[in-house]
Amino acid sequence: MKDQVDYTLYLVTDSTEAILGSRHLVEVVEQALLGGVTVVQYRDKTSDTGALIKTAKALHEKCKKHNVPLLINDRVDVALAVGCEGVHLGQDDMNVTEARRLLGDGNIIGATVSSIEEARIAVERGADYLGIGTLYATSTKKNTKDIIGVNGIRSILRYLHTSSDEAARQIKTVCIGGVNALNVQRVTYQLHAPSDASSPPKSIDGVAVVSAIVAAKDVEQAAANLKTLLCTPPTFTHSSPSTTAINGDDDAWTSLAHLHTTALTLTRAVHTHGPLSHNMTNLVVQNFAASVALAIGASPIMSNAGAEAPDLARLQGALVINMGTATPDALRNHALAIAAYNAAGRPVVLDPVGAAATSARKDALASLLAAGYFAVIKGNEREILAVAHASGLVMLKTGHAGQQRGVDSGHALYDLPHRAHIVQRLARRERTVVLMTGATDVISDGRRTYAVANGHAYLGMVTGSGCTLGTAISAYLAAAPEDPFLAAVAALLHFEIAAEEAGRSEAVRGPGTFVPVFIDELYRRRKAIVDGVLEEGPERMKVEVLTEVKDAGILKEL
Ligand code: 3NM
Repeated sequence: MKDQVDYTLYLVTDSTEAILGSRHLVEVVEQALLGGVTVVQYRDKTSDTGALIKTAKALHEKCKKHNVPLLINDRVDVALAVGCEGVHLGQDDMNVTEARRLLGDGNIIGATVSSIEEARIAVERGADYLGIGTLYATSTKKNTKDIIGVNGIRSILRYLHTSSDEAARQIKTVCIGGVNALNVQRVTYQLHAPSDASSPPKSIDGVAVVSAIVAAKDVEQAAANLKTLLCTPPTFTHSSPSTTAINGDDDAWTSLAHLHTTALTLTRAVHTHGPLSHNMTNLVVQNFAASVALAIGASPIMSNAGAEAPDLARLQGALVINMGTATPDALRNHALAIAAYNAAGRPVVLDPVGAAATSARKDALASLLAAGYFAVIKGNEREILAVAHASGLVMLKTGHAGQQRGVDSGHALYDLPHRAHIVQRLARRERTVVLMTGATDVISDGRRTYAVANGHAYLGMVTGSGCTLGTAISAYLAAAPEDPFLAAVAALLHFEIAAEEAGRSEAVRGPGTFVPVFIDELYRRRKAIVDGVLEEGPERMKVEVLTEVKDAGILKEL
């Protein structure tokens, strides 16, 4: 029995006034069972033993009807008295070895852990599953030890995944703390522990929740909704990185002829759909970004008001979050908009402008990464390094040159093989597309990686060109959300080849005259592609297919 436990939706009860209110716990749990919870943990820190046993017996009757295991928090004696399926033990409770001695092998014993060391000990002592937390701060339990976030949980999963101990590799896991209907899909999507080993990454087996079910007005519906969200692919991902939707087959991406055809198809798709590109960006680039969107055939809206986002998210477009001015007010608006676009299943691009420049921006970046899921994260080398850092990648060696500068891109710190490795690992870790711009751009979804050397030096000399690339990517994502990697590559090619054409123009004498001609060239390229008169082959793209990205030995995953 205990090997077959389904941990998908794990309910932890709470009998306090703040969560349960005046309702009856057994009735609330019965509704949750009807909604589809798969494990119930009875957690009551205040009742007397007699009352605990009475309630636990009533809960056990309900759980048995649904073939759902009932576990008792902390109290091994209560579990024995009731004859239920097991216990859940916190770090301050009886330890797993002693509980096992009392309960025997047939019972389920779970342990709360918040560090690799606690996980190691719980596995060693024979726990059947781990409750890993605290994911996010929660008002349900104020005295939690550590808020470890997605990164902390990922590092524990990774430790388990790469352990030489079979029991660690096999142990079941749930995460706990602040999980709700708004974040459950993203959290479970991102809780993978990718490693270089060929085995599939270890993932979380389920989520444990208190208030998202117990405090809900309609308990059955809340549980059913969470269950549906857990059992269906996230709304924000139309595909996994291994998608073949546009590629045709798994290796087609390595063919430049195929890439060229796909890129042109996607340019036509942007033209045909005229998708909304919703930009939350800084004043400096609003005008330029709107012009770029119009030139490639998208419909721009520059709105920094989070309250507008739920309506805009319904318009089949995509959102760009440009971290430009990372004020608390901007962050609040960004979080609202990201939540709205994630919920609507529409793509979000993150442009972590200047993320490495100040500690306020680093904090802002961390809070944005915790606020939602991004289909594409794009930035210059230092910005992507800041994202890597925030994601829990530790650089072991710095590159060959350069000091930290302002928000401009500066000289490259790492050479191409190193950059490719960083970008690929970050993409795999965040399960997203990562684009690191530079004289040679590197883009990866963790599986497919290209280096793109198109573009023009003037792009680096005008304000906001990087930001407007984010706008172009958003338009392509909106028009072709089924493969965010190819959409982003196609946007990059449209953008950078137009920049090259502009740079060649006799009308351009420097960065100032470059901007209007660049906008012309974005438009001219679109028209030529749509009218079928573009005279170029795949060799126009300076794309290198990086089929083998080697571990450069420059980073470590926490
Ligand atoms: N244990 P909610 S957090 C019971 O971190 C519990 O170990 C935690 O409540 C831990 O789902 C927590 O309402 C409360 O956020 C989780």
